[in-house]
Amino acid sequence: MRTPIVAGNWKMNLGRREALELGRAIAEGAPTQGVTAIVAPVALHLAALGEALASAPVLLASQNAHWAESGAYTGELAGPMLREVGVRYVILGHSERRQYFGESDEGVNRKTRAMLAQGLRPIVCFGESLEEREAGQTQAKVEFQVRAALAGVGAEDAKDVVLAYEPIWAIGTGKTASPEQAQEVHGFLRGVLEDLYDRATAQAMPILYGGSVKPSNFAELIGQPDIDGGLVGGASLKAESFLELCRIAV
Ligand code: G2H
Repeated sequence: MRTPIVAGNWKMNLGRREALELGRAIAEGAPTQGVTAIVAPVALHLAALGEALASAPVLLASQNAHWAESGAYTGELAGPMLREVGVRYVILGHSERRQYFGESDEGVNRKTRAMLAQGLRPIVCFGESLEEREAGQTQAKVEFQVRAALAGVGAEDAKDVVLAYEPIWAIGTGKTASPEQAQEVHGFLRGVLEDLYDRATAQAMPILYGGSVKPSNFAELIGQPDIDGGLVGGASLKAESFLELCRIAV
């Protein structure tokens, strides 16, 4: 009932020509149904990709946005500006932004509510560190982050939110959570969402897994009942592997 999602987070990679080439190759090869394919290039290339992908079965995401619609916020990007160039999703609270740029749970919540009000779908990232996992704090950590991100978001709007569980110890490290480890967290979160909203809302909200996703491990991950797709970094930078992930998801 939930359409699988494969979202490529290109992070701070690819010059303009490479980004357009990759975008076009993905646009040509992406399945036209059964999966929602999303790419998130650096902000600089969003407008060009927006034009290149205008009629393609690939949607565009920004890697961040400010909560205000405009104003004196040097260096920031506003939701309405992103929408204008074709952006539909906004990644929020990625662990790299939390770690290097001081992104807080409060800020993620403020941005989540703002994006929803501005007609954009947030992809909210969260996850535990290795230290937290080893201390048995995984569930407490992810529950805290998810409840914080969704504070003040009603059930109707919540259906437009995509959650992305990314255990920090699995990001770009080549270590992936096992399908069982990931499902345990996703299943737990489904229960948290049900408690927060209701069963129908919890069932409607996609929960992606992220952290060293690649074609060789994706089938097992997405085969789990509560894993609805992947937020993919490294393996999204080549058309071949990204398209393979899309085919696996269908
Ligand atoms: C996790 C992921 C994409 P990678 O950050 O968000 O990257 O697949 O390279 O671990």
